Amino acid sequence: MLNKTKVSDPLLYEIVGKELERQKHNIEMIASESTVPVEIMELSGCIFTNKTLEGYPGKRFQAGSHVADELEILANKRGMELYGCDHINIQPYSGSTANYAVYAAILKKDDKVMSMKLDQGGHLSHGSKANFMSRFFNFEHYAIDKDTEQIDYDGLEKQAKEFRPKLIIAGGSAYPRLIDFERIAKIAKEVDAYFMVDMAHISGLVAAEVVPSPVPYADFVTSSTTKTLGGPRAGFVMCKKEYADKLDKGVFPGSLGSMHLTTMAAKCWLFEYAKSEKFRSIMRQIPVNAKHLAKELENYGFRIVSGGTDTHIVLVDVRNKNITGKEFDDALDYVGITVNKNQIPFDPEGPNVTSGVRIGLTSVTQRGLREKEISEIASIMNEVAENVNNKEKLDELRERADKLIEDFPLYSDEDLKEIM
Ligand code: DSN
Repeated sequence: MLNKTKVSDPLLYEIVGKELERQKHNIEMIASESTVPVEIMELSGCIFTNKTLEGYPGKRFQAGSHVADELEILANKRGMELYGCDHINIQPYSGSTANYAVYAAILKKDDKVMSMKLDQGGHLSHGSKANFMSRFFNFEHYAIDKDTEQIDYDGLEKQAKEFRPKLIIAGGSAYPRLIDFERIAKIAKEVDAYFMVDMAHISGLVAAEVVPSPVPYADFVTSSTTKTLGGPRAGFVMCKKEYADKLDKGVFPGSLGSMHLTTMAAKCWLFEYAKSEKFRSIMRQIPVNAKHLAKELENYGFRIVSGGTDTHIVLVDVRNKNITGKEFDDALDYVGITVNKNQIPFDPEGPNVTSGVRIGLTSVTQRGLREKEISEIASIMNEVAENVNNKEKLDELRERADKLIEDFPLYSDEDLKEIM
């Protein structure tokens, strides 16, 4: 794939090669990451990159669109079949821009929105003060219950009745449990609000019917394609039939410009691949691996936020080990296990230090790791936590981690020839 770059820009080729080596030897456990099929990389760089296009099939602003029309129509059809939705728009560049498109479709300046708090599992684009959307809309955040560390649905209902939002958002990036979409949809209906689910993290699990789908309940469902779905760096959004026009206008011209036809091609391939038994069996294994890791870490004395997981995410409170999330994240990175420091609910630490780490099981499951290997990872993690400042011990653990992942190649030799 990079034969020409190898000659024209050896320095850049070397940097890409170094990243390949890093990924080969690392145990990647960042919850928003996945190891994508090579076709995703091929299509993400395909000839459609030369084409600029705005609008929708049959209503384009640039000529020469008939082939791209075929692509968008096919990708839409495959996406709608996969999720059983009334309408899909696959032009968003990411999960965040899919969210912005929904805001553009239905909200006016200063409208009220309710979403989960970022430091309790929500997402930046759901109205965090740090995100520019908070300057345009009036966001209030619902909380999770202090004891269960799961959404406080009664509290959400009470708050919605008082606040009367125009939109309620469910979903986030560090919430490991199932969300009761039906219940929130009912609350939204009662207060005459739209209901949007950001299913970015779980969209692969939803596609494989491993976790319940929000599609029957939500007016709008947004997603990125990079997480459990394991696709290109892009997004998409679905809605009920009655909002199709509004949504399409919210995407273009409401919030985005010309579409990225390359990642659209990759999404088209992905939506078909996600119907295969190969994909579905990987998705089934992900929560099995996640539950196993949670149990093992608990046995080593870590506290698992919310007491477990139903998805690919394990959120771990590391305070029992007398370390911070940052210290654990740094030490794990040193030994070749990549996670991210993450605030836990009601965290006394800020986002740069944190009391926890978020661990994702998608990539390792795609590489073929099962319970036996997950036990070894838990054991290494525990020793790392107990030796964050012991370089000699960490070097030993690094060898153990490398030996473990060696048997589960990132890509086959044949694929590697295509990649580089
Ligand atoms: N939202 C960020 C995450 O979940 O890691 C990036 O996708």
